[in-house]
Amino acid sequence: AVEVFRKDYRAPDYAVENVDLDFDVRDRTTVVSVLRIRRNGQARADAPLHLDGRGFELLELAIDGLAVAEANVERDDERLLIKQALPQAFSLRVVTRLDPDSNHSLEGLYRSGPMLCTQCEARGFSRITYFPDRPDVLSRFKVRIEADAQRYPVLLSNGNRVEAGEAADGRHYAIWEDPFLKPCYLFALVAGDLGCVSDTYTTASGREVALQFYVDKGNEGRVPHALESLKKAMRWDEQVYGLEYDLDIYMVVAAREFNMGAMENKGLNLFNARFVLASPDTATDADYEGIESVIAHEYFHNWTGNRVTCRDWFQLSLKEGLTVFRDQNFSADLNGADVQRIGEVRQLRTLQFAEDAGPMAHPVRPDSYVEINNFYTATVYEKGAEIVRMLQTLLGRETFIKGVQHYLREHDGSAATIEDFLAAHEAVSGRNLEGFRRWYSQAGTPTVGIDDEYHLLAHTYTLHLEQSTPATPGAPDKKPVPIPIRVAFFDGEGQRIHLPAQPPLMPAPDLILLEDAQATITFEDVKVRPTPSFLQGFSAPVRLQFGYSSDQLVNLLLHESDGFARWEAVQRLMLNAFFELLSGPAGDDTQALLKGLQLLAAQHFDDKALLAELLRMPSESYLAGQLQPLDGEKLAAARDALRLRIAHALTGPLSVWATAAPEDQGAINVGRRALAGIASGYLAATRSTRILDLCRDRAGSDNMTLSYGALVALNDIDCPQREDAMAAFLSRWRHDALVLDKWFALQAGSAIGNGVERTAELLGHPDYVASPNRIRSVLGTFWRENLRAYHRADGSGYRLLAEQVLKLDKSNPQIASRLADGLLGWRGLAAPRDELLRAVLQRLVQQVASPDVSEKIHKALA
Ligand code: DPP
Ligand code: ZN
Repeated sequence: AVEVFRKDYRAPDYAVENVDLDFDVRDRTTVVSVLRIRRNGQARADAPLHLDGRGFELLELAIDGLAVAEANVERDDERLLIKQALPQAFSLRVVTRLDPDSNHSLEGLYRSGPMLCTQCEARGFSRITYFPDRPDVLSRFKVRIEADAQRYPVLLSNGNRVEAGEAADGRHYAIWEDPFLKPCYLFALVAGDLGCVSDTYTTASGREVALQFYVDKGNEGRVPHALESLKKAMRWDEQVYGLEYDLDIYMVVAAREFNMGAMENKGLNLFNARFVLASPDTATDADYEGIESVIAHEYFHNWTGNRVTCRDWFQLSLKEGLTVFRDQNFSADLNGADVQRIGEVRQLRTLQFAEDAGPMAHPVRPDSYVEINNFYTATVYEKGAEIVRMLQTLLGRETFIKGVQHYLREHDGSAATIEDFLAAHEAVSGRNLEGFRRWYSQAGTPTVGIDDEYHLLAHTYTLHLEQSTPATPGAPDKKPVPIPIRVAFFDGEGQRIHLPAQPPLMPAPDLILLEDAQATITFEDVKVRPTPSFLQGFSAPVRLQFGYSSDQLVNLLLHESDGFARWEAVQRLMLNAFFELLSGPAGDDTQALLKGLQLLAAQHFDDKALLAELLRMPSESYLAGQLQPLDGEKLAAARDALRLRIAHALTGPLSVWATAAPEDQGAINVGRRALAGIASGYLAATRSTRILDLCRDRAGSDNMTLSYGALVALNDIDCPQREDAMAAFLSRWRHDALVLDKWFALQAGSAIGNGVERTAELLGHPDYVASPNRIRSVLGTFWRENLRAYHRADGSGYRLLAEQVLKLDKSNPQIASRLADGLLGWRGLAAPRDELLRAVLQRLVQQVASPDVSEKIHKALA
């Protein structure tokens, strides 16, 4: 595989105006593709035709009805070049034969349970036929599908169904036409035996849209939540961005086997079933929220991604960062901004900050890649969304939305760049975003350091700010970026102190804009020493260093009105206590945390979901990013000690919260259940029989949030209640793949016993199947959230993961590559683990075949 560079981009020589596809589905599937091609204006008359293609059998290749002579063809594993003289416009006919049943990469056309389906982003279309597989080639698609009527009653593709009928030998067919121009990565096809749930939606301008959800038969009852979420998303996009849906039908198909979360194919979304199916007994409140957000995300792509797509894959964040930002806003509007924001920041810090600090660090708009599938990352998605959020902060919401609308108008029906997006915002706002562009071009997480000085006699208060960004692989020198820091000040009693704006450094009383490497702000006439609250709402994706005292943190925890800032204060208290317990007995920092939590517990809280977040301990994977060098066993032990301390200090209120666990769905109960789950987790650590019994009983609840919460609480405690509850859960849910995934994740994440051996046994469990969701449940949980086992000092955890990566490397490189993330950070590990993991990598690099895994391991060893 070769490295591709952004600077080498060239517009395509040939446009594909029309794509006519005919799928003849039998044991094998034969695809006849007829393309109407035209040479682009700027291309030379002798420009060869570049086609991508792999993994199929080629039966025919003809231009204007004449077979292309071998002598005029140059080909390798992934490409074919036609070098004969070509007219200005011509037709290309390609006939290929596919074997979807043996395609385990889950890219191109493959089988998932009772259906054949496609996944084409980023380059899956060229597993179906020869085609210029690049997003700046936009075409009109017409698709005919013919298959056995019994086995494949449902035949779907993009756009509108224009014809359907019987065919010979018990077969039938359907013809679909998509009136919109689209790149081939948005093509989709489904042939299957599926249940359907339908509804309608009337757009703001009064058009009726048919909504259809296709799921495994028997799962129809689990569709309503996804369907309601879709209607909410459609309404929200009309109300907030003025964007309406544009086809007469919108379809969502749920697949058992799917590498990603979901895929925004025009008019025909394909989803990982876990982001469609939900009922109170099988899905947790968190699953419900995940479905709402992914349904919205894919729907929002219809404008930001489909109507306007990306010129090349370096621009991926153009659609993904913007669309994540839009789905985040949607969820915040629906469910409350504070808890939503806390979840986003937790995710960003755990996944993206780690990526930015590791061997795969890359800018949000990368400069090069070997395998584009490796760049569907937290950086492109989540940091990309943070950049869009900062843009909104700088321009103001109203101007920002106008900028998005302007960008969509200017580029509708075409393939655009991040530069186009920024230019649209410059045009509507009159602002110069020159410095802001560096957020897209520079990898690494900036650090902002702040010192303050208060002069008692002069009544002045001064802030010294500085920023720096650490070197990342291949990019040692970093420039300052514009960092919006939302800020508030409080007195010692938690009353707000209002300090005036000081443009340009402080354009508003609640906003500092740090554009240079250093800056100083002095406030006059400040009567008492302020407690500053920096980075409210996490206004920029940076690490903020400020020497908060414990009193200041407790002050912010109790009195800040910004939910994120309260959470940030308690996170800092928890981290301080964690580090104290890591190196010795509890002392001042632990006391300060416990005191703060006790005061918090005494406060009145309407927002139970926020209270639950404030009480939640940082995850193992988050803590791992804080600890260099990393000793996973020590980390897990210190975290356990912290949990037990909190449990003892708060037993009274925790017991009250643990028992208040309503089963009714309603929004208000979501917070109560979250709180009950957190509280039982703490209390179980005390091993009180009462709480262990309660958890065992609750694990049998008909409400999955309560049931799963109880199992999580029991999961690290070696006791008969855990054994009973786990066994009962397994036998109750053995036949439900999505719920069974939860059981497997619990086993792989448990602190008890020998976690490496247990995880290896899980892979041979009679109920184990190697679906992407199951693999993630077991191996993803193992390496990310069971640090005690994964980082065992004998290296057995690393060897287990590497074996599985190697095995999947051959069948499903995308999933293998995701798992390989667990193997990359050897440099940050405490001895002897660093050398053990490096040795594992050195062996693995000789053995892997896929560019996906190989790119990552080479970068890790470089
Ligand atoms: N389907 C993935 C997403 O929506 C990739 N486009 O983010
Ligand atoms: Zn997306």
